[in-house]
Amino acid sequence: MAKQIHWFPGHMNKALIEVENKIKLVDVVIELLDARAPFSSINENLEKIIKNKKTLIVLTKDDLADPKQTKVWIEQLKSQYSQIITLNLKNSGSENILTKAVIALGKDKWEKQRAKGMKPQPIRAMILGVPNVGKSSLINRMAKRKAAGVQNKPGFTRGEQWIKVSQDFLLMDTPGILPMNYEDQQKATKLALIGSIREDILPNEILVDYLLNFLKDKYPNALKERFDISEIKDKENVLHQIANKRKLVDATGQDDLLRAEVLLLKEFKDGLLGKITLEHYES
Ligand SMILES: Nc1nc2c(ncn2[C@@H]2O[C@H](COP(=O)(O)OP(=O)(O)O)[C@@H](O)[C@H]2O)c(=O)[nH]1
Ligand SMILES: [Mg+2]
Repeated sequence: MAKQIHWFPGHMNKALIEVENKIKLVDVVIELLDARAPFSSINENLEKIIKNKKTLIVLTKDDLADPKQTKVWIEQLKSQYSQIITLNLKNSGSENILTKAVIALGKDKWEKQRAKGMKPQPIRAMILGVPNVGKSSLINRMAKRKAAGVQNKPGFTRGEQWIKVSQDFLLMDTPGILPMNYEDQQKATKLALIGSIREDILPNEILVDYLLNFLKDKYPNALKERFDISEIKDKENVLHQIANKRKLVDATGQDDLLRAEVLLLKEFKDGLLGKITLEHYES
């Protein structure tokens, strides 16, 4: 029994309790997942605190992910969650897609309110997700199109501000930040590659190793266009070619392989190697 009390470490516990308290204030939970690594950006403990709230899953950074894989992920996630949408938060128009989806999920309660003789109340929603999935970008977009400023309604927890997106929809103006589980090295590696956790958590060497093995297996032509590397051999070989191509030399005139690593990781993260998803469903 004692074990159950400690189902996650203390620092996670505190962050999750905070999110849990916010969830109590909303009708719909909007969970953001990075489309390049949906599985790793799910916080496994979230289920326990969301309980029976309606959940909208948003796959973000759609523009950076492999469209074929995104389709597969949507199909898979459909069986577990009420509703799923994909968004490229760099596009205007993404806020309308979100608004429609939230209202579709939340409007059930209007029937109940009407049945009780109440005036239908606006749907309240909050955004949550692990770091760097686009929470702030999405909130900023919603705030920009807001109809009538940010509201501070009496009856809600003090300090919670609501963006009045429309007459029907209030969005909490601060996101729930879900802690990462660093203990799973596979997941941590993928999250570091997409920039969701601090890069210095794992050495570049490990990230590059992982990335190159993955590309070799799933996207063997990924380095062709940017670096003119038509076959991904071993790491040494790839890094030398990148250093050559980009004229990265160290003080002694040798290929600067460390800088080649940094450059490769950055170009991957920025989507310059193409639309690549690090988690293919079957694997
Ligand atoms: N390419 C692309 N970049 C995005 C997208 N959404 C967010 N970003 C970028 O990802 C980074 C993290 O976004 P942010 O909203 O701060 O994430 P948060 O940590 O969850 O609040 C920023 O540099 C954003 O510009 C997207 O859909 N596509
Ligand atoms: Mg943020």
